[in-house]
Amino acid sequence: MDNLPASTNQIERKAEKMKTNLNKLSLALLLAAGMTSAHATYIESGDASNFLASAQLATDMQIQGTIGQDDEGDVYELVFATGGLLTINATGQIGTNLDTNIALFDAGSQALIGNDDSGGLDSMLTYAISAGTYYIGIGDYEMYAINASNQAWFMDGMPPAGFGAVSHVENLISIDPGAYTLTLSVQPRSNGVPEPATVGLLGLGLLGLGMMRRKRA
Ligand SMILES: [Ca+2]
Ligand SMILES: [Ca+2]
Ligand SMILES: [Ca+2]
Repeated sequence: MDNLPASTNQIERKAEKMKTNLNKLSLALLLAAGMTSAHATYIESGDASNFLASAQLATDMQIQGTIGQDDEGDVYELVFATGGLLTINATGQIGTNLDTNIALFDAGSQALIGNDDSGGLDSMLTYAISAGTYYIGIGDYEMYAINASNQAWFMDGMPPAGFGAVSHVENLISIDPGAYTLTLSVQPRSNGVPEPATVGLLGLGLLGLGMMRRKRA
């Protein structure tokens, strides 16, 4: 759904797709390895604020909410007991035009990473976190994080260096309402993952990358 000029955008799209495929592969492998489990679900209470300072505290690793008619976005605060590789999967309700767009922010409200589309219109991102507080913003494409100087960062990929603390997220185009589900998982990076499994995952990931490269050649 990007309307950016063709050339650079196409290259970015290709890179994004490759990243996406790798992310999907990683998730599939993790799922196959039985490393994720069923989650209890936190349900959005009323309409969650789109400001980080008044974010809703989500207490489960799965969150269900709604982007309403004039809903500029929802921000959730999460407190992770352990660090690791955080994966956030966002899916929009089937049958609606909700085109999810998500971003992750740290305890100091710094933007870390965002994702608009991962494969289809749904979003997914992975980020290495420490134990502690993080914020997740979600809304309908196209979502921006707004800093103290009122600068806007389109929540896709990495934020510009020195963007600084974010006050809120905001939809700057138009809003297609619909329900969404955020599914989170944190995989241990060094502790808890047996060494052979780590090596196996890496090996399979590289194999997958090789296969994709050949396909594209
Ligand atoms: Ca909402
Ligand atoms: Ca909201
Ligand atoms: Ca999207």
